[in-house]
Amino acid sequence: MSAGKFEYAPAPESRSVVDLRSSYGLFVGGEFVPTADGRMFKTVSPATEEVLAEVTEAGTEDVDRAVRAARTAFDSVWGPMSGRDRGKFLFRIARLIQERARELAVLESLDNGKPIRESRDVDIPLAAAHFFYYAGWADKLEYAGFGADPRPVGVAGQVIPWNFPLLMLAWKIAPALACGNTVVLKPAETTPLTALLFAEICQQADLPPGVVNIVTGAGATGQAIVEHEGVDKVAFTGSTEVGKAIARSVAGTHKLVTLELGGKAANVVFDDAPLDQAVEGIVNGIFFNQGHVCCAGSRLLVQENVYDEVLDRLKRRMATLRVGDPLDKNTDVGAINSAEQLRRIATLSEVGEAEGAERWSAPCELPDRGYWFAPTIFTGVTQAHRIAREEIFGPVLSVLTFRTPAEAVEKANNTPYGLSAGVWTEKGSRILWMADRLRAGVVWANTFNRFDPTSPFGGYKESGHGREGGRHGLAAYLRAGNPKEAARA
Ligand code: TAP
Repeated sequence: MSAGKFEYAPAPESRSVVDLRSSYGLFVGGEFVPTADGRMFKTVSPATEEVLAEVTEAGTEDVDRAVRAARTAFDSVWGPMSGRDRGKFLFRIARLIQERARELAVLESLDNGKPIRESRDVDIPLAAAHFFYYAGWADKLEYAGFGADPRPVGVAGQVIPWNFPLLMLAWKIAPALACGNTVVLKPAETTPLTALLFAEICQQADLPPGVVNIVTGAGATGQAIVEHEGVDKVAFTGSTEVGKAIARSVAGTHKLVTLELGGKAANVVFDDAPLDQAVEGIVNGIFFNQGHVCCAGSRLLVQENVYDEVLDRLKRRMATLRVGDPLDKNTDVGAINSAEQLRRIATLSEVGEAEGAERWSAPCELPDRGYWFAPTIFTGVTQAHRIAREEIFGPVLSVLTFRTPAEAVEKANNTPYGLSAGVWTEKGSRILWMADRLRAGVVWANTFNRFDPTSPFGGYKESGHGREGGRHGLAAYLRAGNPKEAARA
């Protein structure tokens, strides 16, 4: 046994459950079709750099074809269909995700680099749960508080990032379909494979052709969707920079838009917190999914009188994290999603050192091939440091201190973002006092990174606008039948 770390025999999940094709077309009008005007690109496993498959880079003509297929399906089948019947399709999709959960989990870990424990226990079950949850709403929309006769918006153009590929797809597609819209969705360039497997699930569920269209590609494909005249609603999850460009491009058009953007969440630990639990929460807050989490607790605020103790326990806990093969069931921290993201994490970490913060990384051996970054913390961080202000989107934690609750609130809110926050304390009254003052869409108390389809999620300030999840998540996909009632909802 090495220092603090038990030795386990490798426990790799088998890849044989996944049937990878060598190349994938676009999913348009219920079929996989070749590109009309695009090219092909490769998707790799970030853990090994192995090429997994060739995927189509959709051009503007392909996007146009997908939007037209979505429009036809909306006008002829999906829009007119009763909510009860739409719900049946969503329940069917949810059950198929459950039936094919192992296949989806392995494919997600291969393409994204995240540990199989997370894709198996978090991403895929939550994706199924979103379809189950919104299936239940499909025939109850008139009771959702958006007017007596809420109508679908039409064709939704949806663009998602690479950090939770299937889960972000579910956040987008499940409420859109439940409300009677049809969709054209673009997964991220580096993680297209589970969206393409989802397309097969749509076929298996006998979903009418054109209700769901999946077009793969890079930023230009996303832009073509956003700018297409036939799109009625744009739903985007990704960086604040691209979100701002999208807001500019849809301004003055008929399109509705929701934006789920970046974050720099504070995780606030008071001196009366149960410290072992808080340390678990800190680790989960920043090292879950390699820190590729928009709501990651990337700024730790520790009350000064417990700072030494928290740091000591945190380092000891970090030394036990297992970094490596995403398909090994013992792995805690997997691969960084791409060479580009690894460069960004490394660059910002160098900036942290250059600005005078002290860097400490968990002792671990990183594999030779692939993209890897050891779990890292920076101490001696001030609010002016770039690593305290900018989203690193990796396994890097900036540690700051505070003395009073008021100072904790001021520091926590001192950010252009406002997606999430965490509070660790024994006192219920303090949790409520903090939650009232923290400018964040979600405030977790004595826990972190908890997600549930019934709970709305979204940002303040530059973290975006609109909510996904829960009853609130329906609002983005409905036009009110009665505007006065909608305003009251
Ligand atoms: P982005 O670079 O913004 O990419 C997001 C998606 O937009 C990708 O599919 C991307 O395609 C596409 N895209 C790029 N340029 C575009 C353009 N000009 N027009 C339309 N689409 C375009 O973000 P990312 O690096 O993949 O994801 C990380 C960011 O997402 C972080 O900032 C994170 O905080 C945020 N995020 C937020 C949330 C929520 S719920 N708020 C959840 C997850 C992630 P390519 O893949 O080809 O670049």
